[in-house]
Amino acid sequence: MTLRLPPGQRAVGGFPRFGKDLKNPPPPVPADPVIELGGALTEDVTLSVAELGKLPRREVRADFHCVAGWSATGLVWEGVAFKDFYRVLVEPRLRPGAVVSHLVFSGSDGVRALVLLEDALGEDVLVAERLGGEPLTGDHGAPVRLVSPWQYGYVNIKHLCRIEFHATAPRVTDPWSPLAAHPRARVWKEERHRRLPGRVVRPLYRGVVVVIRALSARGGSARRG
Ligand SMILES: Nc1nc2c(c(=O)[nH]1)N[C@H]1C(S)=C(S)[C@@H](COP(=O)(O)O)O[C@H]1N2
Ligand SMILES: [Mo]
Repeated sequence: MTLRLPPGQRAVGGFPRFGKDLKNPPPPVPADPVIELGGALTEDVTLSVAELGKLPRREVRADFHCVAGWSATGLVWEGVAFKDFYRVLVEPRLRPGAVVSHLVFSGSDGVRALVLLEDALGEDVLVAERLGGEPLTGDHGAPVRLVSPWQYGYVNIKHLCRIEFHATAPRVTDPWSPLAAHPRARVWKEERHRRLPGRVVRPLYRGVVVVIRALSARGGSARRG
């Protein structure tokens, strides 16, 4: 447990399921889940999630911060370092001369996040398969998710099924784009919004939580957010 939270965050008990579509159950997990790799590669690649087993295991203990203002503390994730994933599974497949700067992570529910390569290669960034010593549940991103604890939740794509590698910033429409989510999303810098200071948009994001909660309650599966 950390004693201090980033600016504008409040601790919640436990770890709520959150996301753009809480009305519906999480997407089903295929029998042999894959992660597609595309973009600046010599060819598109379909990687079996089982292949992650060839990489060194990593455990990361971290707090989790949603841009809407709640934080879950003391989570223990297990998986592979994205840094190792990139060096071993991606770099050898890049087109000669390709200089990757931006990545797009997609979940099988259609939610996507644009991430800078330099942020994705950070120390604690994982492609995670386990949380708290158990395989990920559907609520938290089964079969695998991105975990980037120094960035807001919206970067931490659940049900990861595709990663694209780009040399320039692609246009990505994500459910948070009307809110102009910050492309770096670093929690300790409170990078919630593209242009406005984070503290100014805190109430706006709190409002988003209220709306999402209300909508998901109407859908019959009220959950905390
Ligand atoms: N595929 C997918 N990933 C997602 C989301 C989503 O809706 N779909 N929501 C994001 C947001 S806004 C947050 S705060 C976290 C919530 O993660 P949790 O449900 O495990 O708490 O997932 C992020 N990753
Ligand atoms: Mo979030």
